[in-house]
Amino acid sequence: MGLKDVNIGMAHRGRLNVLANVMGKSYTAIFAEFDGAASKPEDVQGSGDVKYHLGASSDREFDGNKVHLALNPNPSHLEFVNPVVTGKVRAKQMQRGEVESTEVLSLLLHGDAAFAGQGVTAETLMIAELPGYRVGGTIHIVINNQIGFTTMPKFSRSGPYCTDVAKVLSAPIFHVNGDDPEAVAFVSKLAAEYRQTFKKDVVIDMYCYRRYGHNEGDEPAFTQPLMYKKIAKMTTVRAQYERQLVDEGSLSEAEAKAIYDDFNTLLEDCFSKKKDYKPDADFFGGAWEGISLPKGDDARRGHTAVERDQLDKVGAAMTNVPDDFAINRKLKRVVDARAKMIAGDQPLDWATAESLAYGTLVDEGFAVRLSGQDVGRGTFSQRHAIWYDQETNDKYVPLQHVDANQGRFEAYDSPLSEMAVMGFEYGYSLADPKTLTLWEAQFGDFANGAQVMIDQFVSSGEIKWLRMSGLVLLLPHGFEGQGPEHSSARLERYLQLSAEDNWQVCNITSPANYFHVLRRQLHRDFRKPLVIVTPKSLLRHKLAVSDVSELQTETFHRFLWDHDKDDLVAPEKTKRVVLCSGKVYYDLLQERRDRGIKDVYLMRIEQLYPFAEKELAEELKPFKNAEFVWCQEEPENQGAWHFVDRRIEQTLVAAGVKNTRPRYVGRKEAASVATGQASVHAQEQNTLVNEALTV
Ligand SMILES: Cc1ncc(C[n+]2csc(CCOP(=O)(O)OP(=O)(O)O)c2C)c(N)n1
Ligand SMILES: [Mg+2]
Repeated sequence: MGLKDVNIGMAHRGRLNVLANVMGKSYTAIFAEFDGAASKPEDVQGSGDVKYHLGASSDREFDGNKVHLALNPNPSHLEFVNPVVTGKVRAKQMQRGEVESTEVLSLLLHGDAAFAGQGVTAETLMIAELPGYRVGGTIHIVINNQIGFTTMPKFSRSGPYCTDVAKVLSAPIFHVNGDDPEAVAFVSKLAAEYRQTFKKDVVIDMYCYRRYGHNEGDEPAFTQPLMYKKIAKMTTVRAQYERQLVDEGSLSEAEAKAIYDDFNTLLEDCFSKKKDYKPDADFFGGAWEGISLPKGDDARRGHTAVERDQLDKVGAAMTNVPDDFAINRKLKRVVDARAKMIAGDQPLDWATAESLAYGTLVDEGFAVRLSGQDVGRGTFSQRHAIWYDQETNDKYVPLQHVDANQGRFEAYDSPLSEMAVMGFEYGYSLADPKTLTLWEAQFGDFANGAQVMIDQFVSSGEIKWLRMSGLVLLLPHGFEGQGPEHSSARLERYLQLSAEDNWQVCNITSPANYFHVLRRQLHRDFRKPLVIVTPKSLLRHKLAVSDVSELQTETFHRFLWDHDKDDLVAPEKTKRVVLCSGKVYYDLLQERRDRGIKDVYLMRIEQLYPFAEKELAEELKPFKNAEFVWCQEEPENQGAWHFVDRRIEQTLVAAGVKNTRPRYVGRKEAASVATGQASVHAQEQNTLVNEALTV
């Protein structure tokens, strides 16, 4: 039925079976891995994963049709691989220019307890039919062994069936007896035909039982003594089906025995070869051709500057209002201002720089895919990637009109989910290194609804599974008196997860730097996830602007110098250097100007990880006699302090300056992120700014 590529996501149960009998992984490899052999060649880096989590891929032929099969690696966290697989499938469908979605399939296998219990199941089902996330239907197979570890169904779910959650889609759900192989095969075929015909999700609920404990060594009678007495008396599916085939005359006893014996001989044979087994890695195949591991420092910048001509071209597309389009009056003012910014008649703001980054990338043939809640307009009415005709409600997407041969630009307002949507975008980024894939949080703190994706996939996927991702997470952040929520993107969490060059964590304060860091994601020959805590009030701050020429002349800077550096005292006379990151810089700058202070230098760290210690030491060397302060607006137990503390100290030692111990200035330790009272917030902010500059 046209299928060419099957992408499988599954848990532990039946995995070896799937690896061997579906993926065609050799029994020799499986035996060798059980013996402790590595799953990857010795010269391939990475900390690896347990064998039940590793992926596999192969090409197989069915009835003369070649089909590519890929089993996605997954963490222990059950069901979380679901949106990752569907995101990957979507990317592959886009690469094939598929409209009908019949060539690439997502096939998800579930346990009964996990399918019913994990919220990510519901989230993945819920996005299945949405325009930005549909993949033409997923085939779900629930291995319903009527137990979850030691827990019985009546404690596992409210409702009669473990598959009830799929009813939100009105998806067909086939309940089938796992003891009847022909019924299972029949239903599977029906499900496949349904998916290929109607391009919608379909569910198979295969009723069966678990013969032993949760694993082979577990004692099931501790908790289900009666059930396991019955199970022990059950004839296995294989023996039962053999009996049926012999009874109906399809197979003779001798033939059945021969099949059994031949298979045992094969296993013995594979087992005896396990010592000679050598793994190989398939790191950079297919769409990843041309991508490699990162080399030295210089290559990391990428070439991100653009020519004036290109800015004019993209700017024209961004600001052109089609004749027959009734634009919103307020939006018209925004668009006119953008035209002035791009012409250089007005300072460039954050959202315009972002739009130019996307526009230049698609102009160069890359694609851009942005998703998250309300990303089209932008949470703060700053982006306006999608315009709506005020008479007809029709959409107009300016960045889809840059060039006749441009790459795709897509912005999707996502449903109100963090987990499935971030997982989907992560999956998308795994399959397509030529698309700048971005997920944006409404406010940065909501990203913790996707914490499993961040911990188990985005931060550690490359080192565990040798799979690169260039996913960008945009996390609005900044202490602006909005209370315990909406203030903090929890920068500290991302910094704690930073190690082994796994990703990049930035807190960027200038539109030009934002432009370059986004373009850098694709203008390099390797991929790393990028976490950016992004501004809220700085979107419209009169100091947080760039000159459009910086897009032509600069690159991404990991540090940014003081705006007033030419008006300050010489470095050796500088009394204090305040190191900081993010919005607080502008509070400090404004206050220092107001007070006419000249002997305090402000240095911004724009990229916190990888922390460029050597380069920072060069920058700080001239401040021989200064004292050093780290200033942040987050409470002391949060923000970047614990991460930068000893790194700054090492940097100062390397710089050979007199004072090597940075002092902390910021809010004191707090259980909650921020106060709910605006007046208290303002007072705290004044205190920390004052202290950073003078105390
Ligand atoms: C998110 C998550 N929570 C808890 C666990 C621990 N755990 C591993 S297997 C299992 C039971 C799974 O039951 P079911 O989904 O029915 O699959 P089965 O093992 O019965 O095939 C549990 C609770 C886990 N792996 N993932
Ligand atoms: Mg189960």
